Amino acid sequence: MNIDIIISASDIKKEKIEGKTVVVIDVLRATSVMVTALKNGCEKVIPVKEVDEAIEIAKNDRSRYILGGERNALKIEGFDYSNSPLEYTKDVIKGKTVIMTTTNGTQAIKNAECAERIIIASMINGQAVADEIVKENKDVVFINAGTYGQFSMDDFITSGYIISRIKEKISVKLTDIATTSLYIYDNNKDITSFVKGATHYKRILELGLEDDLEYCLSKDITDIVPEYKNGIIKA
Ligand code: 3SL
Ligand code: MG
Repeated sequence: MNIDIIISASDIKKEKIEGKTVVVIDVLRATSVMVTALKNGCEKVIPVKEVDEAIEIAKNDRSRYILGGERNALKIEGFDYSNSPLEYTKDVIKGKTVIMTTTNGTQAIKNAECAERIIIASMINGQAVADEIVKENKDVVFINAGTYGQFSMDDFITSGYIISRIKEKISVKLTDIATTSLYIYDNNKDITSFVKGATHYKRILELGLEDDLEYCLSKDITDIVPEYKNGIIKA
């Protein structure tokens, strides 16, 4: 199995992912929110690029739709929740549809639409995603959402973690960048100490959201493997 990594939502090239399986990661925090919402019983997540688009869909039925996401890491005006996974609890999410727009994570998913299969991953479902990739046994491209079009350490080490779990079970051929992500994970088992250096970690910390950071960087809280298909993410 060949494994490659794309380092940001802005670096996605059609020829690299067309017809392939991709694993989209925005560990801080969009894909952690999606996995959490689905784990807690939300029916589906609809990722959209623009705030207006999200509001337009929600207007159809405000009792069924929840508006979630962020701009500049903050809750968007008129939205129900921000992009903190800890807000998406069972009591508020069960049976609902979350319409989500975020700066990097939802953009990465939408930019990857030409892939054959789009899996949503985070640290909290890393092992389950690895197991799914092993089961499928096809070439895979990890898409790191990155931050504002730039490489992001947090998404990179999460890729390394999932690759390490895949490699335990199957023989893999890694590109140089995939090898580097594995090296980073293997040499930084205390993930938080490594991710502390990331620009976006500092931004979330500055907002007083330490609990979000701790939660998003926790391994294997759930075994759900959400997939994006026809505009919708389901577990
Ligand atoms: O960029 C994104 O998609 C978000 O995950 C960023 S934030 O962590 O919610 O600020
Ligand atoms: Mg991020």
